[in-house]
This record gives sequence, C-alpha cells and structure tokens, in this order.
Amino acid sequence: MTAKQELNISSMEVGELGVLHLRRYWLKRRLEVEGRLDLDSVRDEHGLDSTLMQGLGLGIVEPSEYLFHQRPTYAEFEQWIMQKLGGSPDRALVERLNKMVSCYLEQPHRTYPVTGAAIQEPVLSAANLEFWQENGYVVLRNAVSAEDCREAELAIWDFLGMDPQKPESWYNGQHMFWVPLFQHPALNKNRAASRIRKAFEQLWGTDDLWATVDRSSLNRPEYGSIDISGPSRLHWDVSLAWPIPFGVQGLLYLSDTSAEQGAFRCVPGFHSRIGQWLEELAPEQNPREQDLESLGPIPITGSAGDFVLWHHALPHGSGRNLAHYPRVVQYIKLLPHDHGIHPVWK
Ligand SMILES: O=C(O)CCC(=O)C(=O)O
Repeated sequence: MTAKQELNISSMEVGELGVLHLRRYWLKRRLEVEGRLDLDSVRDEHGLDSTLMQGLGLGIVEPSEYLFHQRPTYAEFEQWIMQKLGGSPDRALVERLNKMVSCYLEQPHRTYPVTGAAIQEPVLSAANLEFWQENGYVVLRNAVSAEDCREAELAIWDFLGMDPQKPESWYNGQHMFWVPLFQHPALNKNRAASRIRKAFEQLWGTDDLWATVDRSSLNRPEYGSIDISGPSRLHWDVSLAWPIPFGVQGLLYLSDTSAEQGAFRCVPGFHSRIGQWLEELAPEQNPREQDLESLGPIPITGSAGDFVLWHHALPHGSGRNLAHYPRVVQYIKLLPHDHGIHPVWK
C-alpha cells in the first residue's frame, strides 16, 4: 500500500496569482493521482475546491484532467490557468474568491434555501414560485436573447465540426451527446446572464452565488443503430443519503425544443415525495435501479432562450430525439459556496 503523505500546504499559502487555497488544491490533486491522499481528511473541503475552480471560471473537468495527465509543478499550474483565462484573474475576482475561502473555513455553513430574503429585481413571479414549490421545477422564459442563444449554438456546432444545415455531418466522428466545450465567450456570456442569476438567487434566497462552468450537449435525432441516447435513463446527480440538501440544476435551451425532440424530462413533485419513497424501499433495493419511468416523468418543452430550473431531488434525464433537428443545450448552475453536500454517496 502507498504511504499517505501529509497535506502540508494550508489554504492560506498563495503563489503568484495570490489566490487562497489554490496551492492546497493543486497538492491535493497531485497526491490523489499518486494514491497518497488521505481522502477522509479532506472530504469536507469538497465544496471549497469546487467553488474555487468554478469561481475562477475554469470548471471542474478541465483542471482535473490537466492535473491528472500532466502532473505540473505549482508554477506550471498557475501558467496553465492564465493561459486558459487569457490572463490573470482580475483583482476584484481574486478578492471575492479569497473572502469566500476565509468564510468557508471560518463561518458555519448556512442552511438553504434562505427564507424571507429580499432579492432585488426578481424574475420569477409569485405564481412561478408557487409552481416551483409544488412541482420542483420551473421554466424561466426568455432567459437570454435569441441572438445570444444563436451565438452559443453556433459555437457548439463549430466545436463539433458539424453543419446545422447538413444532417449528414451530424453523425460523423466521436460525438455522443455531451459537448466538452467550456471556454467560449458566447457560453460565458450566458453563464453571466442576469435573468438566470436572478432566478437562482430567488430559489436559493441569497445573491451570494457562484456560476459553474459546465459542458453543453447536442441531442441528435435517432438514426439507425447509433447509440445517441445520452442520459435518457432517469437519474439523480446528488447523493440519495438522507437528508438530501437543497440544490438546483439548470439548462438553457439553445434551440427550440418540442416534446419529441429529446426534451429534458423530470418527475414533477418528486422532491416532496422522495423521503417517503426511499423509506419504503427494502434495505437491499438500490434506489437508482428502480423502475423510475413508472414514477411519471414528463417532457419539459421550451423555445431557444428558455431556462429550465429543477430541484436536484427530481429524477430527471433527456428524452429520445424522434424529431428532425438536434436539441442543443447549455448547462448552467449557480450555487452558494457553502451549499450542502452529504458526506456519504448513496
Ligand atoms: O440534458 C438533459 O435533458 C438532461 C441532463 C441531465 O440529465 C443532467 O444534467 O444530469
């Protein structure tokens, strides 16, 4: 067995970029790759690691892959970050991140959603919020402009080397469903869209949120025997260990999406029933392997620019695309640094 190494860099030690916790994050990934990290000793830093990487505008996937494959020195890691971001993160962002790290380490985590908070310039109406409470999802219409959608959609087509007008180009190459394009001005613009931010603020009950840098997807019409079904099996992205902390996921339709066009699907209202449903399962029954289709999922349709928000306790997944044009989606989530994470994955 490989000896565990002491994690001897504190969150307060900084490098050239002056970002707290970044050096420790780098060392943790390095020790992890080498099988020398005592995971139990750092489990409660998971939210901090993830907020730091999202807050820097890097997301989780690319830094993890880079650190895993390249095993850089810390100076090289900082250089890579600057190259990804097109320069150093600006002063105001570094200050906000450093404040976040200090709060994470020093203050007790809050319970979400915060009730009674007054969010300025709300975008979800009282009827929207009532619908959310009952169904665990809500659609924010016209969250971004048609033009911003089109720019993002074109960036995705371009990245995949496909032509939206030429179906014969859609089935070339390695593409399955997910699109690992993270850094693009059009995608960043949507991540910063004020209507999307406001909707998340209203649901979390705070304006102290960080946007994730997530991938996109292109869900093509079914064709022959090629497996392009993506995450069509209903699932959860959160641990089902009880209690499930509050959490909100979201996706932006970049193309108009009808019910049969592979629309997002979820089981309305299940966030209120999941506790009892889990309790009624026998101990040997894995909740993820039950017949979730029988719970009654419905497709959530939308026009380009509409944004779907759903409670992460809803079983959800994409639909099969039985129409003629791909469904194109950008995933966007905003969350507080101290959002709850159950320590046990179930
Ligand atoms: O793209 C979709 O419709 C579903 C996405 C999904 O399953 C997920 O984000 O976990």
